[in-house]
Amino acid sequence: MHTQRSITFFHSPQTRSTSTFILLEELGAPYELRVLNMKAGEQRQSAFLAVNPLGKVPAILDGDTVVTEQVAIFIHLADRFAQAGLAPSLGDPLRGAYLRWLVYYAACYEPALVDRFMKREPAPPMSSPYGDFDAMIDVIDTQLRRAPYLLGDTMSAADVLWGAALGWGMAFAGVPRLPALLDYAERIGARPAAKRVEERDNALVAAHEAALVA
Ligand SMILES: N[C@@H](CCC(=O)N[C@@H](CS)C(=O)NCC(=O)O)C(=O)O
Repeated sequence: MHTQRSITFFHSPQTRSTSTFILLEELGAPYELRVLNMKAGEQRQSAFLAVNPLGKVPAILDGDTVVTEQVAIFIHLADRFAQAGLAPSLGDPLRGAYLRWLVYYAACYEPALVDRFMKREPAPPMSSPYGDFDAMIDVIDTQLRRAPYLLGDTMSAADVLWGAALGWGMAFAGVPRLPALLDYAERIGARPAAKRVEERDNALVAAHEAALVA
């Protein structure tokens, strides 16, 4: 029944929506791509604000339902296209860990990275949502030193999110280049879906820059 509804995906190249783009490709999901040129400010124009009043990507429409927030989109799409095997089902003993790692990304990693990127003094560890930066990274590093994927030997949608997030964090936001993290980001980033999206994003960025000059 689900599969009758179509997915519309709002994307801007080389942003947080790139992970959702990779996930859609990993899932083999059918979707209609709507690209926003952020260099031209399209994400803050009324047409898109009607979808996401924050003017932020990623956003998807599943039929008429709007879903924003990377983690909500990941949970929704991986369950919706469950045949791809990237989401432990309800009742699977790995489901709790799967949700933990997805939510850890938004609740701990993102706020920690933004503080670090902005060179902001973090809140004291007892008030900060992530404790302290090193402890927050150590949790992920410890997990990835134990096994190839966050859930052990099985890859899940959580790895699609984290592979891209750690790659970006190590390149641009001061995440330490620890061997297990480097290996993981490289392995996830070398998958065909990630490579396809990288090429498409590069072409979109070039087209957006050309449109500004024209
Ligand atoms: N909390 C949102 C954040 C999304 C977000 O920050 N997206 C940025 C792109 S990296 C954006 O769309 N920025 C455009 C703007 O705010 O004008 C999520 O996790 O999905």
